[in-house]
Amino acid sequence: MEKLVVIPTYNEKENISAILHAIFGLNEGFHILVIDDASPDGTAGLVKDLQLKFPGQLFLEERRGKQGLGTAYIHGFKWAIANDYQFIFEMDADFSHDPKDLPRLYNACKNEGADLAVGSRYIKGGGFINWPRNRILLSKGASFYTRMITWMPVKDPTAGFICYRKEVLETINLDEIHFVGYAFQIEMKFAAWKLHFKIKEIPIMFQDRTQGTSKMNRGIVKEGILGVLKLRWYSLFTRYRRKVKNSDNGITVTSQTNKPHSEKMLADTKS
Ligand SMILES: Nc1nc2c(ncn2[C@@H]2O[C@H](COP(=O)(O)OP(=O)(O)O)[C@@H](O)[C@H]2O)c(=O)[nH]1
Ligand SMILES: [Mg+2]
Repeated sequence: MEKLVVIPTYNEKENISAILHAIFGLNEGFHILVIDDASPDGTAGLVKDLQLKFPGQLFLEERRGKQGLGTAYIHGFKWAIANDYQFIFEMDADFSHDPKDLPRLYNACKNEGADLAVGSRYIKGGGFINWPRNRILLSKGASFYTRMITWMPVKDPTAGFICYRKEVLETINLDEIHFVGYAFQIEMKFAAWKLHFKIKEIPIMFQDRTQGTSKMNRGIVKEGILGVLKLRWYSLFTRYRRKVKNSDNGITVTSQTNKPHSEKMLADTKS
């Protein structure tokens, strides 16, 4: 198993079919795992229909209700590790991230020595298309604030278009990552940096969604502001590194849904 794109969804019925077709249409061997939080608009049903068209390449995990982007990714990362994928991607369902950039992120990790490749809006060649001014300001503010407080050498710390080498996700203790929004994206990079993984930024153009609605809210911004301070505080006392490092590479999968394949892999990793 080589490449898995993890896509969290909440009410993405307008986008989901098109984004899945766009990724499979690259013909680059990407598999996709959708993590749907019981979207009332029936997003999961559309994925199930498409599983018949893409057997063995398209997977779905359904959770009981809206639990936030961060926990959806953690769930997906554990699934990816249990199923032995080597390169694991984070990507939104709404076309803000261009599927054509996936191979560039992959290449950075596979061939250019990166442990974590971040699709970045704030390096030369990167930027925005049609994103509202207030969102750009918020994003730039968050980026500046995060870098001032943490000194983390990442220009786009809230970016959510990422390729991880499996080892990064195995080394981070995923049960110690608790943030759910912007702060989740910041903490994943912060943890990888503190654990001395090599982070490389790859320029991307980020587009505003044209279909469906954003799930961004004030709680996510508040979590980001306080979350960055918390990270900095913990990391002052070196205990942060110990906290986020997996001591035994033990992996637990907490899904209630049918997952014979991952259970088999889990059994293999435990034996
Ligand atoms: N599973 C799951 N996905 C979510 C949740 N919140 C947002 N998403 C998905 O995360 C991605 C990014 O969310 P979006 O609303 O576009 O945030 P924005 O780009 O910051 O405005 C999209 O694919 C959403 O459907 C959630 O609580 N659970
Ligand atoms: Mg979006």
